[in-house]
Amino acid sequence: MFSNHLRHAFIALAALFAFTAGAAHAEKRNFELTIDTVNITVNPALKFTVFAFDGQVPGPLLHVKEGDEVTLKVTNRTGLPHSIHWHGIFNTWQNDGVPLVTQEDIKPGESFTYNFIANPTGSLWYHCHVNVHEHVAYRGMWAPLIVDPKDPTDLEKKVTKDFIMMLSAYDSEWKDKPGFGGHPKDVANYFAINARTFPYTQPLRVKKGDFVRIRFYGAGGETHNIHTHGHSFLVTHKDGNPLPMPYTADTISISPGERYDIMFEANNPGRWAIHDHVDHHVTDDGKYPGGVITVMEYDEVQKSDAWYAWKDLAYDGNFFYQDSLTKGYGKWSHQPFKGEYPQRRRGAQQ
Ligand SMILES: [Cu+2]
Repeated sequence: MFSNHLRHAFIALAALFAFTAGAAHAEKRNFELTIDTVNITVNPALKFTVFAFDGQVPGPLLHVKEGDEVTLKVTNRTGLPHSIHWHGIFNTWQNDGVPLVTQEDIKPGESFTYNFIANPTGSLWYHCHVNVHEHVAYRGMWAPLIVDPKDPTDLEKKVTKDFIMMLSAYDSEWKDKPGFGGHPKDVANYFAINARTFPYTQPLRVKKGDFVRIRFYGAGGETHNIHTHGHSFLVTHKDGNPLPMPYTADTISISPGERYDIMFEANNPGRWAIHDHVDHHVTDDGKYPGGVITVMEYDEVQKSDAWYAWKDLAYDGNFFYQDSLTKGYGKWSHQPFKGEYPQRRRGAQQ
């Protein structure tokens, strides 16, 4: 009799443990997001009207773990319809965010709630799927969704600095004409990392011995060929998937929609350019230098040369989401990515 009680207690305890352990691998993550019309500063010469997730471009980082049950309620506060496609997530089709295929578009003033299990893993992203030739190409409707694997690869375990670079291009013709733009004959004249052009981008700061990961995203409509000076790298992931045989390169082509993760050891102190090798992608409206250029600055190297473009830079240590990525799971915004909300005209409807 007594031992039966003990046995039951043991079974109950074991069941409770199994339940708690299971729950630890499948957290529920609830998020809310707005879509707002704001003006972002791609550079001082180019203010662009965008439809921005939580009013920022790129949008807030969503960081979750493999298997998490994600719920996200999005509210459209712009004057045009939108949706959210979870690029890389496979379940379920009703949450895939494609108007006329999986749902009605989300009309101005309306909300929609998406539910999905975070799987597969890696550098995924989310973006609008309405009028993508305008909303994704020019209106900033994209952001990273990072799904950490339960079992990281040996290379992933070595990473000490993690950076996200989302690449896009702009035809300034459409900067203040929301609802228009994205014609095949458009000629892009500005090219950006995380929606800013050089020198209004930021450096990647590392120290000797860091193991660096950069996650590249082809967020816009152009193909970018990124070259790292002073370092070759391992291409470790394609579209979030760990490659069975990472390969060495010093230039990598990132086409629209693609993601590549690269990794390398910071073993060559200096100031090293990282830039797009499509030559006109390092110009702003035809003037060099601009566009897709950044610098890897080692802590060991002084930055005070009078001619150095960034000797007096006001440093933003989260420009590549490097801070947000260390904060654990959640939705992480970044104030400098926020646009300006248009001033309401006196007497205009609120
Ligand atoms: Cu949209």
